[in-house]
Amino acid sequence: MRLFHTLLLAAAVALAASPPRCHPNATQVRREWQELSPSERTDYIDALWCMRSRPSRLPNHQFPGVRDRLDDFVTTHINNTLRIHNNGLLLPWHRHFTWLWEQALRQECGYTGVQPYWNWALYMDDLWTSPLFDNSATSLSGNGVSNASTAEHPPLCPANLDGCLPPGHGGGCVTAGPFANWTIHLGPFTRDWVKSYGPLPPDPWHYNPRCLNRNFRPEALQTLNNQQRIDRMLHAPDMDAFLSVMDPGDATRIGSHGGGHATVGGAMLDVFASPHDPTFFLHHGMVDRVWTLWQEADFPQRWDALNGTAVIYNPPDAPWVTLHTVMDFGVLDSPRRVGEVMDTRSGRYCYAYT
Ligand SMILES: [Cu+2]
Repeated sequence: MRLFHTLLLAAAVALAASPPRCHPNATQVRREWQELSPSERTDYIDALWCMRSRPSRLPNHQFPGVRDRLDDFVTTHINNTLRIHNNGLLLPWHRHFTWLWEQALRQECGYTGVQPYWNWALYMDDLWTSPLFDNSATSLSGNGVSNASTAEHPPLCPANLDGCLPPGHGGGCVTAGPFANWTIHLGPFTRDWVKSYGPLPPDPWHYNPRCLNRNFRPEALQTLNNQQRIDRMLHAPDMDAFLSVMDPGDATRIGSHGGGHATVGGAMLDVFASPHDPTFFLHHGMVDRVWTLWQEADFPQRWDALNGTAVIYNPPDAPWVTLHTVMDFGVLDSPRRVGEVMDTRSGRYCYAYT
């Protein structure tokens, strides 16, 4: 009888330590873009376009630039930008944001696949000719047309690299492939609005329709997103070490998270409005994948590992992130506690990665 009680107690402690997990058979497995068949890729592309045909849930008189369902996601990201980057909320907030996107594709656009990801390490030598960016009907379109005046901007000279990354190889509009006519509506926002820590620029929701622009910088991917860096994250002893590679908590360094944004460039490098670019959710799928694989390697010790504050670049007076920190998702969802998003296989979630 005493043994039975001990076992019951042990079971209760185990339950409290980490949440009950969904059944392996029910787990949805997110795959790399190249692992999808051509028809699975076009299903995803069609679902993205479908989101452009669905109405926004924000009032147009308050948000004149918000025209469709994608813009609801862009707006939610803009509103939260100064709380969710280069700090302790990068991973939890973007995990839920990406999951909400996947759910919207499924529930509002009849998508039956899973959210794909972009495994950076597979694209070191052939960004242009890869199945993700080769401008074919089963790609996410390729580079923007070359534009010497915009290809150099912004200059990227992070303190953790020797010197600056070379200018990009594009800078202009995406004019070929499935996203040739993917008009974007909000922003652009400059980095100065990050440094100011202030409110959003005046009139942040004005309607500014323009082309999707890109400025490929393969050197950013080769330097910041190579397999050695992915391995450093996977073998990180703690979340502090993990984040120092993924997304350092200061303004002078750039990590793999910033590296993916810098590789695509253009709209994808707009820290506020980057969800405009169809690659955003594949990049964040990979960010979430590396975190998930790291958690799964020692789940009892790592499922609740957090490090950093709830303000960009972790200023000294900012509140530390805990499992109880509440995250905002605007019109997309109710506010969620960090503790609700720490496990991809419990609560609302039931997914894993190849
Ligand atoms: Cu973000």
